[in-house]
Amino acid sequence: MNLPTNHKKLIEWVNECAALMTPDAVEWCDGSEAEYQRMAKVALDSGVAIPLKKRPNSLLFRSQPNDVARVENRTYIASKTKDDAGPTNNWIDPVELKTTMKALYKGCMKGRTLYVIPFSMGPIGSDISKIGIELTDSPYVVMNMHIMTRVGTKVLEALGSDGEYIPCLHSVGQPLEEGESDNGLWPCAELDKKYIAHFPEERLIWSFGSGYGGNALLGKKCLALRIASVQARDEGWMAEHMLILKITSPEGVSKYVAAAFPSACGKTNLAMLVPTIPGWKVETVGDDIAWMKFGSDGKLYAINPEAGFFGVAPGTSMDSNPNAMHSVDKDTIFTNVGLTEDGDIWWEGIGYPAPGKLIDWKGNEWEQGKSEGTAAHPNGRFTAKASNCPSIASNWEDPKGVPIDAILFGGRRPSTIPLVHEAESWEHGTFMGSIVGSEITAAALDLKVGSVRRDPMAMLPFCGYNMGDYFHHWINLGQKPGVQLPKVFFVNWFRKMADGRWLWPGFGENSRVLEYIFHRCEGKAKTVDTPIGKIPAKGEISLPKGVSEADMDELLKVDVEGWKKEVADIRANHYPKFGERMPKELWAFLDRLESRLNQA
Ligand code: GTP
Ligand code: SPV
Ligand code: MN
Repeated sequence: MNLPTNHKKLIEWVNECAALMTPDAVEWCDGSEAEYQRMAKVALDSGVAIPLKKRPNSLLFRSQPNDVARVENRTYIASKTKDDAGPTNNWIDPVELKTTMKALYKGCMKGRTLYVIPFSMGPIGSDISKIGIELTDSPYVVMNMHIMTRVGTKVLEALGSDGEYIPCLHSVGQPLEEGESDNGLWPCAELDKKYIAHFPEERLIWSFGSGYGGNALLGKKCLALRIASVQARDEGWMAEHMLILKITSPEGVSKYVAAAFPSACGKTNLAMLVPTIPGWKVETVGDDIAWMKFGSDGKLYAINPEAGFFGVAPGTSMDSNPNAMHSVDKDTIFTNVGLTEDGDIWWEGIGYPAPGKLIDWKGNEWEQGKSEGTAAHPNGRFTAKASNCPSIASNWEDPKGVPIDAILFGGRRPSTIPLVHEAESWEHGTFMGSIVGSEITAAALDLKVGSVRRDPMAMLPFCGYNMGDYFHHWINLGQKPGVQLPKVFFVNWFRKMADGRWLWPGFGENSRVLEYIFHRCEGKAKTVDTPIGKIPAKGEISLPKGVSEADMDELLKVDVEGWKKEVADIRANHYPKFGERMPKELWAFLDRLESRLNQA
């Protein structure tokens, strides 16, 4: 066979995997449009994909109910020692895990094709970019990787005959018998056979049994966060769960903001925001992941390693996020949303009532107001090209990245945490990031939606090593000589009133907070020092329609009693988990916060 590469190690690895998993055929992906259409046809012929008459070049997929999101309790960091994975990651000895998984991989691709996907995270050839090779038996994965990463022959050319790549092995874990087809059912394995495994010292990813999102599109959470965070630690840079946006003032001055919010807590929406304040402009650089390195000028430069958006569908409307709505006008893969009779998609919060009878994400007839459950799964998603997004920044693919002026942390907190407060220093900002808490969302299958958990820097499910060491890494970076550190803020769009209504309108109105942050980066807006950090002085943030002075006071007040509970929880349940690995600098910030609150 004529192979598109002469990379010996790669060819050997593909051969070894094929011998273990016994696919009917092996195909090397070239990333072409023809290949995408061929995969679409395979998915349509097996009945797993449904064409959408109303959206050019777009398909709908429905997964199995046990395969609708990341599975955190089946995700492993198999470092050599348990201590290196740390208290917040699942660990299995790597030798044992490989034995278990090899038994599962044996013969697992029978009746299917093994696709070899060469992909680049970041622009091909840039020295920040990383090459991965994903082996998969899922045409859905091939199509999604086409949109989410840069796939194809150019990547193999960049790799040459001995370049470095991250091997990413994936199977849906459902071999087919002779003559058997998926017959309209999304293939995957039972929950207790799913494994999303990382071998950080080897820079190796093995995934089995799930076809969904971050479990299966291995460039995203597995490579660009879990493995890349380990590389970043070793090489002195940052791999973070952050959006990147460009904001331009009426005077024409641009700044760049990166923001870490936990899964389904508003990154895509903030990255594509349409400001409600006149004269301001926001453009999108990335919506989920940022790789950041200090430049020779001392500034922190960020790139978005992805090429598309795997966005939460429910709640996305022309009102809340018109840029996302236009991104999915065509060339889009929809997963687990409702289907209309005339061949379009529909989901809860799309901004108009369901047009007649639908088919819900489980494949059943569904009528609004009559049927049980929702038409779309709460973690139903769209996969759309960044290049189809009207707000994409012209320099979003600049290989040197964009200079970050401010970093935001946030989460879903109905009480206590104010709309915005600011760190006094990088170390104080690191402290703020380390104590992020958020209500759990539907982005993980196995967790209880709604309860608050600590999710430091929004990286809890995505840090490939001990988070105590990760906190040290943040502190160490801030001590590099000559660096110009971004300002750090903590935001919360999710405050609720006693009756459950939002206290803050969010979405486009968040531009008022971005304007304030922009002014802070210019040393302009006035602040008040409080026990928790700097709060905007009265009048520095303009009031959106429907938000009264009294609401704003509530949004910006320091809830001393609430914060005391916060400190007590961190002291008892969060920091002690990391034992000796917890930086003493962060304990000192916690002590200082407590004594300041006691004096307030
Ligand atoms: P992941 O892709 O899982 O990382 O999610 P994300 O952080 O990109 O979250 P996304 O922007 O997709 O938002 C998730 C949900 O939160 C959607 O249903 C949004 O409608 C909702 N949301 C986003 N921003 C706001 C906001 O400012 N206020 C309110 N109330 N809801 C918001
Ligand atoms: C997240 O859960 O943070 C996501 C979705 O962005 S997934 O790609 O499935 O991880
Ligand atoms: Mn995410």
